[in-house]
Amino acid sequence: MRNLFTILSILSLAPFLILAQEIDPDTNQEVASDLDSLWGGALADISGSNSSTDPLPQRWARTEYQSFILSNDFEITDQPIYTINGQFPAPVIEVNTGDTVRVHVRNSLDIPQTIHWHGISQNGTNIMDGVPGITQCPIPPGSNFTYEFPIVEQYGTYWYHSHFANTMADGIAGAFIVHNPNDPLKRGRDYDEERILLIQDWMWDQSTDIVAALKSREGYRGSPGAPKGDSILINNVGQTNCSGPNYPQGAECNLPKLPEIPVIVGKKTRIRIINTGAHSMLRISIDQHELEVAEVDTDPVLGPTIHEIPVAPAQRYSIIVDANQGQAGDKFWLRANVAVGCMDKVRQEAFAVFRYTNNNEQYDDGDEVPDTQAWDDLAAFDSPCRDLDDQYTLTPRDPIDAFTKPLQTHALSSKFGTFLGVKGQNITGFAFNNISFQNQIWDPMLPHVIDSGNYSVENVAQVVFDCDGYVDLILNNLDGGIDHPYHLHGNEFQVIKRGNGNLTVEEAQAMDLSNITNPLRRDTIFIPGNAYAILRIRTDNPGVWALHCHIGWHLAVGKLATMVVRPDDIKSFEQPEDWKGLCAGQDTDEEGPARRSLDSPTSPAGHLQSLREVKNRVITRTGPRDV
Ligand SMILES: [Cu+2]
Repeated sequence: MRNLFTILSILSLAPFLILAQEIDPDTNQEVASDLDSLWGGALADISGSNSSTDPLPQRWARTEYQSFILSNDFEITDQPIYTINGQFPAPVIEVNTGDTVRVHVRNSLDIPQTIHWHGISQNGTNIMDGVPGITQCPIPPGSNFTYEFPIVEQYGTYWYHSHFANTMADGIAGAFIVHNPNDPLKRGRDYDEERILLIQDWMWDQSTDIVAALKSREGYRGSPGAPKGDSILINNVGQTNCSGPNYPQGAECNLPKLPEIPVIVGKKTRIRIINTGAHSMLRISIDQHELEVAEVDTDPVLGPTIHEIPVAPAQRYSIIVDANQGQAGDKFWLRANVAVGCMDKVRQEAFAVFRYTNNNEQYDDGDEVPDTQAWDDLAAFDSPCRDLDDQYTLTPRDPIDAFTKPLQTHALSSKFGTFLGVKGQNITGFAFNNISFQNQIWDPMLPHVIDSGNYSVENVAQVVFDCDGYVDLILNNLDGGIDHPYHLHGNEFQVIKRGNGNLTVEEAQAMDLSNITNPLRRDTIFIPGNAYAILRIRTDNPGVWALHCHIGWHLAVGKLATMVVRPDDIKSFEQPEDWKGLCAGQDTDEEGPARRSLDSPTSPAGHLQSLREVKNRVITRTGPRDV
């Protein structure tokens, strides 16, 4: 018998639409919006149908227009979440290689915001990378900014999210898919259909309050440590145990409709998994179905066929699943389990219905849920907490041997502790090379480098590669018991070596790291506590690139460094007026969001309580449910 859970609706499954403006508001030109006939096929619905079986059309370069309105939609959801165009999940961006993406953002929130395009190289468009305090001033409340950048050569599974503090954890995150006929993964040969699976941990409190609490003397829920999620969401629908310790006082429970992942019986489906969460590595499995690993972040691979796949925050994997276990109408549990072999030592599981259909038709089974059993070899508390490539061979289908030989080597070593701030104050949080990032959001680093070539700012750690060729970057995770997913902006890297302990530049340079055949490439790497990795990078993308932990709570308390590539070439970057104008009239000393000193007398506890009361209003009891 499975445990008896009571399920709490976070949000009902909202209709999900791809947004494509028919008219570009700048030019009044009509814009291609026939997403079903895109180059490579469209997803049409985050979990639903894609009925197009037409031959792929010829390539044409175009501009994909989106209009994002960021808002705090109490009137739609009655919950203090942030939405884009009122949608949760946020809109899918789906384009072709060679397209130019233009997104008009109107910030209707009461806090500044930016949007980052995770995995997009932004080669030549560093100013569009969306990192406040590094590549831009954020968009002030009530203001607009238009992001515009071409997709050059890249394709695969990307995503976008807020980069302001950890407000991506409040809902500003969505899928970003790029098609290309040169993708070695061929629809019609390797798979028939595509789906997107967004997975994430989710907090009942708003991120700005959690971050403020983490920076206060009291901590959040009595701890300076990042919280594990209150719930796990699959395509933005979650379940939680209403009798759990953090369940809001006095709240009632109701039954959400479980998220469904419809697939076509007898066909193979490519599921693009994106972990948009703030803390936990999640392990995805589907009862009775094997998962063929086919893409890592954005790189198609020949990978293992396994029973469950670990996905750290910000990582993406494509798995190919064959619906060959029954007939239309059959249903199986799709499970998202917190990786209890990692630092979250409490079991947490979320469910979706993996549904066989003839042609994506809807089923209504009332309260009847799948009766399938989990694979009996799913990970346990003593299972290794490792990236998939740390356990299996993943071979890029587009082979590139290790770039050789590295002209420069630098190291970034990160740890939790108390560090000296730019104003001589003590700050507690995470640091790279003993500098905890103090985000002077209205005084970003990039304009300084463009104006003067000067990159030696004091509020953020930096490594500088001023050569044209290949380089090695050592990442040391000095935290004994804390695992971190590290993301490098603007650059895919080759995973050259992993190991336990830590490594100096001299030790790395003494190693024989040439002649490595076709190493894995990715943009987000999970490094366990007291371990290191060596990343090899081609310095063909001048810019100021963030490197940070993608546990959003760690990022928000200082865990960000910069990699400056070819500063002399950065000096020729243009600085458009609308981009510079975001900084106008602001206090360049202001740190955002405000960091409270350790002896701050202000407790956020009262505010947290009021937020929970808002959330309680939408919850009604309809009884327990056996899953
Ligand atoms: Cu971290």
